[in-house]
Amino acid sequence: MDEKNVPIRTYQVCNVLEPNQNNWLRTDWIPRSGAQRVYVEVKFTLRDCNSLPGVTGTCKETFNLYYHESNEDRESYIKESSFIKVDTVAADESFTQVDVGDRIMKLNTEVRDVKVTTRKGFYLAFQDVGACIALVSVRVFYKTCPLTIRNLATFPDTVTGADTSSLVEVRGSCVNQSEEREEPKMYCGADGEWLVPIGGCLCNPGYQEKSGTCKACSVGFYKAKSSDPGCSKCPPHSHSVRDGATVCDCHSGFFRADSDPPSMACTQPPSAPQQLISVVNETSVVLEWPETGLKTTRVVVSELRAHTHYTFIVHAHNGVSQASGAGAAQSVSVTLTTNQAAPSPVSFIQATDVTRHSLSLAWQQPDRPNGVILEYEVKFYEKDQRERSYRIMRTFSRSVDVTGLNPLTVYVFHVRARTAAGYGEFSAPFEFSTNSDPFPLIGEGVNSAFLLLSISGVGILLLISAAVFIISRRRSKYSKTKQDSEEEKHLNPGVKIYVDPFTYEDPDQAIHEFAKEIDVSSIHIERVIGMGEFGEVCSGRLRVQGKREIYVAIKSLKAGYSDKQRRDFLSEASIMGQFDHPNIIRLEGVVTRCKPLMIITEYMENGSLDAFLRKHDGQFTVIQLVGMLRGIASGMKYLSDMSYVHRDLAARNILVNSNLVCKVSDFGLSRVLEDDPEAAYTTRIPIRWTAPEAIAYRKFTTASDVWSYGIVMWEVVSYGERPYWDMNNQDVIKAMEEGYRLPAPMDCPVVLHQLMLDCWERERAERPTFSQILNMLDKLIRNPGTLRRTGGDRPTATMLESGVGSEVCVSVVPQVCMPEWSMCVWLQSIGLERYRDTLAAAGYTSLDSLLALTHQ
Ligand code: ACK
Repeated sequence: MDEKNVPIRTYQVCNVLEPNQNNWLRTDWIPRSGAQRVYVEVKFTLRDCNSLPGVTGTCKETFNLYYHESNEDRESYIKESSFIKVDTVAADESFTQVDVGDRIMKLNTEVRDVKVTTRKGFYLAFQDVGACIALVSVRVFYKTCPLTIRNLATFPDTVTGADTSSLVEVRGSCVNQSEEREEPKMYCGADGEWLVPIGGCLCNPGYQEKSGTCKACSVGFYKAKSSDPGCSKCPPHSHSVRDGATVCDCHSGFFRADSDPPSMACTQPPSAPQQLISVVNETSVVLEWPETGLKTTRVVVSELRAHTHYTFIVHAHNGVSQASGAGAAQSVSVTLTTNQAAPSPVSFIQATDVTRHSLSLAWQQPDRPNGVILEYEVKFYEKDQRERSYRIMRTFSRSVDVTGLNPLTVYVFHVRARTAAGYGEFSAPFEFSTNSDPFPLIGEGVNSAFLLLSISGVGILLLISAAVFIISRRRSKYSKTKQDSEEEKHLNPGVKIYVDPFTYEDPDQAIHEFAKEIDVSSIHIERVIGMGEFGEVCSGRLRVQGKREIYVAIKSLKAGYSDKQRRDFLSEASIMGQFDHPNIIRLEGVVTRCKPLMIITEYMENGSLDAFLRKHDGQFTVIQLVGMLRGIASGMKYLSDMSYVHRDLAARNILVNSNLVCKVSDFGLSRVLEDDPEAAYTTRIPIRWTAPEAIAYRKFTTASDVWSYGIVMWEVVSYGERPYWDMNNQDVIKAMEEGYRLPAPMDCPVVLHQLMLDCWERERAERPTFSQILNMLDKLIRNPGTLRRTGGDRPTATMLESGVGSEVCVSVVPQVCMPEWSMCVWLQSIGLERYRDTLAAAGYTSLDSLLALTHQ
């Protein structure tokens, strides 16, 4: 009976008293019908051995599931050894009481899956080894990604792949009345879900999308190009009489020029402009005519000749003037005479014959005299006086002698010209200085003795001023050097500062300011390479016109995202787009105009640094490792110069390319913390990588990034080991507070471990800057000898001062790994060298002493 007391048939066995049971039950041949992985759902009940008295040792609580692939649908005898075991199946629930009548039946359901790819079908078998069991049902099935339409492409019902991780690439076919925009593709995942739709189709001209199909535009509507978003109403003075129009025909008497797009209204050629108004303003004419609906209706023609006759003709033209056969365009004309006008300003004034009380001025005629020049006017004043008091002189010629000036005084001069139409504007100011000489130095009447004296006087003056200049420069340099160093520290002149995209009210404005929009058709997605926080990460190729094709990584935002998720997703691109450095992952652009949204970055062949190092454990030289660390430090220096705090610097967020160049990536975490005040205390904070002050009170600074950098150093030198191994986060925080710091990884040069310890100074002001770290690493690379000394060569300190009442604990490790099979060599040989210090600190320094080590 089942739960509802309905009789059911079961296969039962209950030989619990006899040992060595081996009872088999086999299915008929099951055709696999194209499936590659089949699922077997078994429903059964099982008796708890404890409930059966006297069966200890013989009673079992499991059975085994087997399969055997075969092309023959009627194999009468199959050897036991031909079956392959799928799994041992145990019950989740077992029942203890066989009390037919009101017993509660506990039905177990277990599902197992198995790859079946080699034959046309298979047999399943159940092996009982001494359980009390009733097999109620067996359901065998496989999974498909169901037929679906995405981006106007049909994807057929598709059987999933053979492995639990395999993705089956499926090509879609465009629905009726549509054409390919980009090859439509999708991946069928092992669990029967479609993933990563790529490419798609567009409805043909004359058709638009409606619930996954393409429907013809109705009468009165049209669609010209497949890329147009939908059918549009016919523009004015046009119509369509049939469904599926790609263009609307013009009403009779209306036209469309060849260059007019189908979206433009049909038009008629214009009439001649009417009521032309002309206004003459000295030598300028303004022409104006009433609105005709076309372009502007006003022109200003300036710098005409004064008092001259001009004729202006205004033609009206539109795009259909030619098509309508109206011949020459309609026009209107006006004839008029320009007025007299004032002259343009004098452009240049020269001074000659300068003495202590006088000078001579000369100038050129204005470029546009606009008539006969009747007079020039010279205005001048002492420069110090400004225009508070000035003098005026008038002359008919283009020069004047100015007298009665004060010696050694700078004067400002302006000149203007006058015609019958009046004065023009004054020239720009020209400055000249009188000197101390009673006679002009150059020109007629120059006294040679004066000349000599004056030249030597000028020479001495020059010498004195040069000396004064040098002394003042020296002085100011001294104070400037001091000032510079202080100012540079605070202002970083000339260095770009990072702009937080969250300060923009409109996130789209930030993204378009810092990231290039990429047309989705220039991206070819090739493979899924991982899962990011917001969706899949794929690799592919990007071809931008005029540039060579490059490999890229494509992060996409999975469908069904919220506004906040969209903002967070795009913020990474807005941040990344502001950086340009060889050790910062380069943003190629974003796709925001169609879905899914994508962020395109350069492709880093070796993926993230932690996984890469784990894969190549022990395969690099110390110099290579330091080279990687140098790259990261250089990228971080760049970020800190831009005042950007990363907050999640860790080896998993460093990407490595095929040349082992390391680049800082993942600019996503910063906001997560700021937006949510509770977040610092949640699991989002990467405790092991984060400085104590950032954990305690969210003090994230470049100095906390330096702390994280120290952890990255440790990760690199230990080839991707997990910092603080399997300690839990609370213990890590406590250990940090107590002054514990990560010990040097195996074979770690002493200088590198010292640099790590410096990065982990409790006081953040004591930690080095990225600039100092970079200098230090450069020095190490230049002098590789300094990297030779490793922790094994001398006693190593693993405990540091721990605040008040601090204690420095230095472990006692043998000076060198001698004699052979010392503790040190032995630990090294079994890969547990990192416990050397701990053991040594506890007094275990020789293999003999180790023999006395107890379990406690
Ligand atoms: O460790 P991985 O191979 O490197 O797996 C992760 C995954 O995507 C999810 O983040 C990889 N990944 C991210 N960005 C890139 C990139 N620009 N180039 C190559 N792989 C990338 C990362």
